[in-house]
Amino acid sequence: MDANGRQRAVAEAFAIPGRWIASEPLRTGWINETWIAHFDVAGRPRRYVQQRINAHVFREPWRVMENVARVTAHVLGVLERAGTPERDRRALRLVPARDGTPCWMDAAGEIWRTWHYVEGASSRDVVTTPAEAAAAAEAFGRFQSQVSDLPGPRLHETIPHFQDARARFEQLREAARGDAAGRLGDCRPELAFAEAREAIVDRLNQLAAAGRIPERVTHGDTKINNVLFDDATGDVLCVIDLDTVMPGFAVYDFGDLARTAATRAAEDERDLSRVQVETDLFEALAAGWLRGAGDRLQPAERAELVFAARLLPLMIGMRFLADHLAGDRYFRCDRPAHNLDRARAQFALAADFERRGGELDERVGALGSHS
Ligand code: GN1
Ligand code: MG
Repeated sequence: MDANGRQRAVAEAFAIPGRWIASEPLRTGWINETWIAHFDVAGRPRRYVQQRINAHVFREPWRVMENVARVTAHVLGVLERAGTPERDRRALRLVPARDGTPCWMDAAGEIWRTWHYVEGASSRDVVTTPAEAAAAAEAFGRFQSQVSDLPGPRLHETIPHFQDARARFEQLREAARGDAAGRLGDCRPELAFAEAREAIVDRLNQLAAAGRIPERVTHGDTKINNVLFDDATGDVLCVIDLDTVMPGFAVYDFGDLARTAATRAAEDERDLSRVQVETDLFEALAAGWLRGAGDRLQPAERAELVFAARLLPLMIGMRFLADHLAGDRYFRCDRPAHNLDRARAQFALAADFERRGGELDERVGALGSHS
């Protein structure tokens, strides 16, 4: 079947009223394949987002969808109870398959799911102003607060040890030992950078084991481009990309956001002199995130914000470097040595967070307890 035929079958497998017109690929994200499906619904054009879940990354896509369906339904319920206007733009909504399940398996065994398209909205890869950073952070903080009372059993850990810095450290060591792509010679300084920081990878696990910080429902992928801004007003509408909602630590979500929004450099910036933490952006992120999370957050979690901002670029840099060593099997790459560039930029950022830690801690401390 050609690509068009395949996408038609995918489009028609979901409970979308109306007639399918065409689907076009959307090149976004490093993991899943995303398409925009155009429909004619009673004479009006409608769009839907269709995604093939990467089964190499998510070994049990059904469980991903169980998490995602529970969390989206819960968030929608929170908005309904609060009487929030424009709810269809302020929460993601799944379109079920024709059999009523949240996803559908095609003839090749691939798993697909469909979202309502949020019209008149877009995401950005880098922030431009502190106000924008604060708004995005507040949305992720609010998400934390919305899911903090998710009823029912613990969410599935759809990628084991996904946000576990110790496990990521060991994964990197393993990749270096295997040197599957014969690239170790090119990245000794980067490997040494990570190894020199082994002492910090256990910190949050230890705090949790000691009962000092709680396990929570986390978003798991709080990159700045996982926020939708309203094109007309510039307001934040909602956070997207819920594949990695999983049990974790709240401050991971903050750290991952700071990794992508406390700097104006891209995640894969090659000019490392540009990879710098900008204090005004960081402060805006901390204030916004704390405001969004509200009083759900405990002082011990708050005390780890700056540490998390230091840890996350290190952790994700280790994942990029491990993938470079393994031969680019996980993250989609757009150029040779793309993963190495990403790792270098993330390590440069981790180093800057390290240098600036004291100053940033003071900033967070000065925010007061109800910023
Ligand atoms: C991946 O595909 P995307 O861009 O949403 C990755 C995140 C990384 C991110 C780095 C499931 O997210 O964990 O932080 O790339 N997602 C998964 O850009 O591994
Ligand atoms: Mg993602």
